[in-house]
Amino acid sequence: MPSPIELRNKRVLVIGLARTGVATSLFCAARGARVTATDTRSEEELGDSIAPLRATGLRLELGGHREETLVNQDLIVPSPGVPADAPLLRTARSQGLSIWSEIELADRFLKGRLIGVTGSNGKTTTTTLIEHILKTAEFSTILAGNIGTPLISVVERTKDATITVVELSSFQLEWIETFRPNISVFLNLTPDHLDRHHTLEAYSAAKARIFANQAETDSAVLNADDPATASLAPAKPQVYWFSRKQRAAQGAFVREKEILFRRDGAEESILKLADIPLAGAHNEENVLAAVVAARLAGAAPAAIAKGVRSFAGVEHRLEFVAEIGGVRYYNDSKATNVDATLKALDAFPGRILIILGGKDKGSDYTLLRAPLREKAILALLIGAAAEKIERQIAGSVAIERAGTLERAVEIASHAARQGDIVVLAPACASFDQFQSYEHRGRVFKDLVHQLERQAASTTSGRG
Ligand code: UMA
Repeated sequence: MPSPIELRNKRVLVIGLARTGVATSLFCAARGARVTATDTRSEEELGDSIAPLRATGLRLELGGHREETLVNQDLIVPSPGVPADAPLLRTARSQGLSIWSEIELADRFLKGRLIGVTGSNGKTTTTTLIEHILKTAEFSTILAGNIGTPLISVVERTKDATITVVELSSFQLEWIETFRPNISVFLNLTPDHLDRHHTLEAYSAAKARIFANQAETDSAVLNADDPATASLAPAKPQVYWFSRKQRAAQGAFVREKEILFRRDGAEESILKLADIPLAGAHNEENVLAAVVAARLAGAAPAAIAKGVRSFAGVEHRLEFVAEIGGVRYYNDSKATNVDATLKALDAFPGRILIILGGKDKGSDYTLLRAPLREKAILALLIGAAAEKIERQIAGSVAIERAGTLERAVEIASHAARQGDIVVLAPACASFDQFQSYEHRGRVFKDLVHQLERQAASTTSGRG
């Protein structure tokens, strides 16, 4: 790890006061820094979330940022949600001020080892799975990062024996200087966040910074099946690969439906594909990546197999909810775009009843036509985007305009037969009918559990 910096009496400007900014301000203030914390939102809009900051007496600049505040700052820490081309950051850069993301600052103080996971899709599942495997293997672990817990907020809990597994976004990697994971994992690269990074090259370059400070003794784990990722393989750290399609000279791969790990010519059997409790080819990739990272961190093959088998998955990501009368229900509320919905359709062999719709993000739903024709038996449409989706998928599958999630679940429960799959994978944002995709997913699960209770009482009534 890089050597810690002395924060005492340093002037630190923290920009953005949601999870990251609040945790960063408190961390710096506790170490004697002279913190100014600023947000474009007003005091009223920020509400109680900044109460802990007020209690420390640090300087608050709310309802906008002032360029004068940049004068004499030693360090600027922008939150991930603050774009690099925000006027304040542009000015700070032109003045040559130090700009670090919160993960850079955290890394200066972290103890133990660090595993960093990035990529366009599958980050949360893979990060959570690696941590779960290592915990199963009886390592002392912490899960943090883009997953929702700022890395800086866990620094105090780290010890020399800790392995911190951290999900990393391009927004966080954009402002690193010496940040260095012992093991880095790069899952895949598809266009995302182009509103922020403008070009795929800039987005890819920001993500590839995960390797920038790794040394020869560190490891990098990359997806051999994704050419865009494979082309980013770094020179310095030891490179390991994972692949569903080809044999990896160093890393994990699949042979005769079994996952193997290979290092320095020696092969180990880890587990059978059939033992993976998560649906979908993309989850096989996530498991392969996690196998390599966990093995490199020192987990034994048997513990890795046990960890994978006992992994319950991540909430709202193709999450299994219940089986009622032979019909399996899945919550994939995190599928807020067409690409994620395509993955959900790909995850099941067929006979799918899919709930689609919500707030449209200008998406092209015609991309769903072919897989719907091939795999689905009914599309239940909800929310504001229903009309557009119906127009774009008409003729590929039977359609019911359900309107609400309640009605969609009710219709699905009547229409589904034993062996069918009911999945909420809406391809849309949730904000027309729900507070968030999490809220939408929880409502769906509640509705399914209600059905489950009704089914149980009917059965026991008959018995
Ligand atoms: N703000 C300003 N000035 C600006 C822009 C924003 O003051 O110019 C303020 C906003 O008014 C707001 C605050 O900044 O108060 C928001 O900051 P934030 O969006 O960084 O919010 P955090 O709660 O700190 O969340 C961030 C990550 N957010 C983003 O990357 C957009 C969270 O990832 C992450 O979980 C959290 O830090 C902890 O590490 C979310 C995300 O959507 C889940 N990530 C993207 C993704 O996964 O695709 C990258």
